[in-house]
Amino acid sequence: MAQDTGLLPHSAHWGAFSAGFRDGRLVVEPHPGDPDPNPLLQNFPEALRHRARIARPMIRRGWLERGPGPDPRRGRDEFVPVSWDRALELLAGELRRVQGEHGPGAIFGGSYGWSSAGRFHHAQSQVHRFLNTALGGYVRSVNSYSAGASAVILPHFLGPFEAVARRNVTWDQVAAHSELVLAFGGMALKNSMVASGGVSRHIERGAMAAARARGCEFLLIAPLRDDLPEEAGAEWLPVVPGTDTALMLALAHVLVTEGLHDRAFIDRYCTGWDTFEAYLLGRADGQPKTPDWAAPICGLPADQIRELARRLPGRRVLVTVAHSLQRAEHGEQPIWMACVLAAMLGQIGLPGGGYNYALGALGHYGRRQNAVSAAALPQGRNGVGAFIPVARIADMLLNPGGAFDYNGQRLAYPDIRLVYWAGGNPFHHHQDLNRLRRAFAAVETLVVHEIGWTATARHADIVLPCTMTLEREDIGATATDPLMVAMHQVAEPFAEARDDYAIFSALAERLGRAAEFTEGRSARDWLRHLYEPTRRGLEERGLPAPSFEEFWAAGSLTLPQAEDDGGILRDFRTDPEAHPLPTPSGRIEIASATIAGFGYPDCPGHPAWLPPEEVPTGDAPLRLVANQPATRLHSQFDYGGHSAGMKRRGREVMRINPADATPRGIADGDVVRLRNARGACLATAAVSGDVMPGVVQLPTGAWYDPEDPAEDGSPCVHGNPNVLTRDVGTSRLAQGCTGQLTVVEVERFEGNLPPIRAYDPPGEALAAE
Ligand SMILES: Nc1nc2c(c(=O)[nH]1)N[C@H]1C(S)=C(S)[C@@H](COP(=O)(O)OP(=O)(O)OC[C@H]3O[C@@H](n4cnc5c(=O)[nH]c(N)nc54)[C@H](O)[C@@H]3O)O[C@H]1N2
Ligand SMILES: Nc1nc2c(c(=O)[nH]1)N[C@H]1C(S)=C(S)[C@@H](COP(=O)(O)OP(=O)(O)OC[C@H]3O[C@@H](n4cnc5c(=O)[nH]c(N)nc54)[C@H](O)[C@@H]3O)O[C@H]1N2
Ligand SMILES: [Mo]
Repeated sequence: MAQDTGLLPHSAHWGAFSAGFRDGRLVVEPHPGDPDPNPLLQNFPEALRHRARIARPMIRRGWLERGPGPDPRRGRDEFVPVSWDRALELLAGELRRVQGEHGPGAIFGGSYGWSSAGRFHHAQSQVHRFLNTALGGYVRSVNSYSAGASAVILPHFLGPFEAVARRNVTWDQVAAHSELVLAFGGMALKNSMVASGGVSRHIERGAMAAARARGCEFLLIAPLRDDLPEEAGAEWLPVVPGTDTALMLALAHVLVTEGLHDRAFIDRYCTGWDTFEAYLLGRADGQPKTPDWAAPICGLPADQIRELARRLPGRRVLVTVAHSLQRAEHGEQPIWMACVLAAMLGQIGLPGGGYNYALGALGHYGRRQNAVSAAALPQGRNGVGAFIPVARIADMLLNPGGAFDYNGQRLAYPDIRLVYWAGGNPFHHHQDLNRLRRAFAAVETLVVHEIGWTATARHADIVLPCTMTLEREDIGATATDPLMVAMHQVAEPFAEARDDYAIFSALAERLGRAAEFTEGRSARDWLRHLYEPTRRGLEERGLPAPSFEEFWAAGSLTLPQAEDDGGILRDFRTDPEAHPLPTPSGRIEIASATIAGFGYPDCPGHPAWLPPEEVPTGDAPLRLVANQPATRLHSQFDYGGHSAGMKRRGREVMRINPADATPRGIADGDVVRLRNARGACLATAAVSGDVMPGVVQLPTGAWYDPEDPAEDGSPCVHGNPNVLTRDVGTSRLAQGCTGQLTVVEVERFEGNLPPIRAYDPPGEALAAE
């Protein structure tokens, strides 16, 4: 297929597009209907045949020679290339051994990660289905790195994550109705450029521009000026990261003491106000949460907080909170408190008003739902009950049998022997990577399916090369975008790479479970099978319902969408007796008896300001914001043209305010070293007034590249901030990821610059056989 082709339809988390070869080069063109196409699509051409691709099955030498077992050489060892037959035979034998000796409860198959966008070749669905059908199950992980704290706390006080984050205020409502948007953490366009499953239209920029043209004001409460786009014309209130709860409490205090809060709304729709008010006004703890109290915590002057509070009542105000606020110590609190603030303003459930969690964090939020859905690959039944909150992986591997708290339960970490990963990169997503290395050293076997030599693949014992999305056909669909895409195969598989489905089918065959896993279907048969419910749904509505062959030939299908009805919050507002919220009281819980009953000191029964354990110190005086990268999705195609082109001196860019750069002798373009008690990394400094003083920003996603892989705690020379972040949960309630924030010192790097080796395939040993 390297010869010239026409452009074929395809889709990615970066949007719908078409791709093909012109003059032997891969060309990627965004969907013609997309008003604001995503530059991340341009990571594809370089990525397709990059040297970082994995060419054939590989086994870690130590594992091959000495067999399974804990081994500190993971991540340092050479690899031995083997044939597919040999790799599959060894892996099937090892799966049989672990399952036979310890049961499926010794296999961790959480396999967290974003993988790629198609409905069928979705790696997590594939690995889960395989472990369920062929081995009887696996230990799973619950919740996400995205919304670890909010997924647990939202249902306690308001409703399910899906209903609150995804079926709430839409961008159309913002454009038409909002008068003031109070955006905690902002709604950066770089983030909404990404949508799980891919969207055909990126609408956020246009919606903010339309709202502003109508007179809507945007207030940006965030450490970075570009957390809202220029089109929003926002006023920037730089808040000290991790302190929003204190600021929100002070706003609430002004509203109450000046009689500006909506008592009627609170009485009719909420519960727990008195408990909260006693805390707010200081009757409960002797500390009124006044603007003067909050100012030194959050870094905004008390007068500005008072003035801000007085601007809020009497208009259509929308309070939004980014995911990022809860990816931090006590991350549950700002999520809850923002809803209390919105309740006090009485706008919840009105078009363009109230509370929306994570609007703008991803492109598939804030949109109408499709009226006809697309199917997902069935995963089968998991015979293992044990689970972990997703970000507790290193704790689990380092403390088998150890106890932990989670959402009112006291649970124990399972004893894991084998870890199976497909479609995720823990060396991207997890915190304290030096600790993660020790955790992975403790398992008996680590299996990874990957496109490229990520650090996770380098730490594995068995590495199986898989195709990337352009090398196979699939169906692209998102529940909130009408375009269903017939994703055609654009390129031949790289070297010996195989589809995850083909790999699992062959393994299932060796384990005598082929029929259970494949149900006798080829990949194309599965696409036809997964398409059928959509076709039937259209037919039932009396709409044109093309056959699979017609859909495939047309390249896409436009699905009907439901009305923009405001979801459960609108219904609740309209008639709270007929449509109670799915909380214990049926109302908005300003205080929660359930949470209070858990007795967690780090998550009390109402929103509260809990000072973080980690604060700037003499050794680490700056706060680091380790946020989502603008130039790629997480670590995916870090070596792609767009991502690599935005690096400087080959390294990830760290932004620093001139007030912090000057005293450190750091000039724009200097290579710097960020360090704290957990580790160190290099990055290239960009000196910029768009980041507030006292804060530096280094996005995630540069591939982990230890200077000396054989040395414990060796610095990452490429700029992966997760060598610096802390591996602790948000609280006992949710145990969510806290990777967004940490504290560091930054200094100019002197000396010889170490080379970047992150994309070079690891050393190969001669085949042992
Ligand atoms: N410090 C800090 N850390 C964070 C965050 C933060 O804010 N700060 N954010 C967190 C968040 S919100 C998230 S969601 C996570 C994201 O963490 P991940 O989802 O783990 O990151 P990705 O880089 O998307 O990893 C996906 C991997 O799947 C591979 N892949 C793609 N397609 C396929 C396929 O078809 N088959 C197989 N087998 N593999 C495939 C890609 O090559 C890539 O390595 O990171 C978290 N980590
Ligand atoms: N381009 C791109 N887009 C993405 C992703 C990607 O990797 N690349 N990842 C996607 C995924 S999986 C997710 S979950 C979402 C994540 O959505 P978010 O977690 O919301 O995204 P971030 O960019 O990490 O954070 C948004 C902004 O919050 C600000 N912030 C950080 N801490 C605080 C704080 O304590 N208070 C306040 N007020 N602001 C703070 C930072 O300045 C940061 O730029 O993004 C999605 N979109
Ligand atoms: Mo995420």
